[in-house]
Amino acid sequence: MTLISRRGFLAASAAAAASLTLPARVRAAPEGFALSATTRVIEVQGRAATVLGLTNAQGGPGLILDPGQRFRTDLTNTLDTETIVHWHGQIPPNAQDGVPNTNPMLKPGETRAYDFAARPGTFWMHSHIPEQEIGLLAAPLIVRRSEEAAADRQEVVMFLHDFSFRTPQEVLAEVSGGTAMDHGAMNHSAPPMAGMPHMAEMPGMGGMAMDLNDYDFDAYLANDRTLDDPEVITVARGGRVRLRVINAAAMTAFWIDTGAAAARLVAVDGEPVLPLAGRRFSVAPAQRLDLEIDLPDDGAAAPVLALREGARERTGIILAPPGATVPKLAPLSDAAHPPVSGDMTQELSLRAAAPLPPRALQNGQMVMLGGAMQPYVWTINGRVWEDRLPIAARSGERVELMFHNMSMMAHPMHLHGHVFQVVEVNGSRFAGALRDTVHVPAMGSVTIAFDAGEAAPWMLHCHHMGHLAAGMMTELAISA
Ligand SMILES: [Cu+2]
Repeated sequence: MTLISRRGFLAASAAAAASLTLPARVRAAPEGFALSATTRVIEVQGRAATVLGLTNAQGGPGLILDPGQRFRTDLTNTLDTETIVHWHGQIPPNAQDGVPNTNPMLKPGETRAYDFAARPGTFWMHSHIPEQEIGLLAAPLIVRRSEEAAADRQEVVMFLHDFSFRTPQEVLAEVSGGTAMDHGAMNHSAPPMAGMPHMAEMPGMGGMAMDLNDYDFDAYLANDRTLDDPEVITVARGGRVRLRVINAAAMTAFWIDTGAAAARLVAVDGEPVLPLAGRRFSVAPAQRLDLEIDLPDDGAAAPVLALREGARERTGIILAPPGATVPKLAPLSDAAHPPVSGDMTQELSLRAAAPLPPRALQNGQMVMLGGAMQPYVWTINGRVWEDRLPIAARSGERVELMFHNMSMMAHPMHLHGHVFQVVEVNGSRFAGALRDTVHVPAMGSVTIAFDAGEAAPWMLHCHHMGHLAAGMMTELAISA
């Protein structure tokens, strides 16, 4: 979806406007925005599907805030069930975090007002109920920086999701019942399973196999569309684009492949990093990437693809200069894409543009991640959510949490109410990226550092919706 047209380029972009385009007029009136949790109909592989959504007053998805603008919106629940919407990566007062442990649910027909200082960057909003998030109750939340608004770059959002024609309840039942995949029949201590779908050999683990995908979705969406009928975004010949990639998928990690177009990763989870040049970047569930892309001067269309890890499925958008031939791309690659999970090369290369100031550690804790496919139960410190033992901290403390993943799957761990710095991966200490969600590799470790914020019980959980629904959530209980 096109956010902001490059200067002098409005007319051409308008011609390419698609259903998901967010025109500049969705910006708030002074009195604030209006959002609705609602249902909508999208077309997937030629079939109409009724899904959930978060729409603005103009009927488009999500919100764009101008530099310095407050997050001030009404949220109306037009669904016939309760909901609660989380502003992922933002740091509101806990009472506005959109979580079922401390905020009341929005009843059908209820409207609630939100008002807090917005953090700049690429964020998103989603229901904190796994079934609803699987059902696409999610949308972009973009807060522009003044530098970005001043830069001569067209801004484009690529919002990714995994989609099933089954109901989210059926998806979760199949995942947790072990019928979705045949992981349960596999012996994880067996020799490597070369060629087995959804399994991959773990680097440096003596050929142990790790699990990649818990569920085969029917389609993988970029801005609600598949490669059968992708969104084509008009860009200038040789144009300069800021691509905001949001992985809103419930259970899928992707490689973002910019093909012939050179790219630089300039922010993760909304936070600037020292630019990292490349053409392929990894993004775990709930994470975001800001990519600066310089289109080739040859005027050719530039597909930007999202490749499902450990599988052949792919989705994407096409950046097309005027007159370019738009290529027809198959929704399957010729061969399975390599694992994102377990490949920590990118994470180890990232450096925050503005790292946390050094401070003495006051509170260091291990956080054990566990679980298995059969039975399908996922735990933090050996406990599921209902049986949780909150992790304790005091407001203002410098805290480090060392995630130790004792399971055969990677977990995208998300902490609410804080931005943290990645300071260790698999035993290597470094001053990494600032994030709100970090992918912890199977049988590996990641340490995050942060200064404990508002005294409140903040959610800490895996952002894989199957794992979250099967227990993998706890609280960081911050006391005054
Ligand atoms: Cu998980």
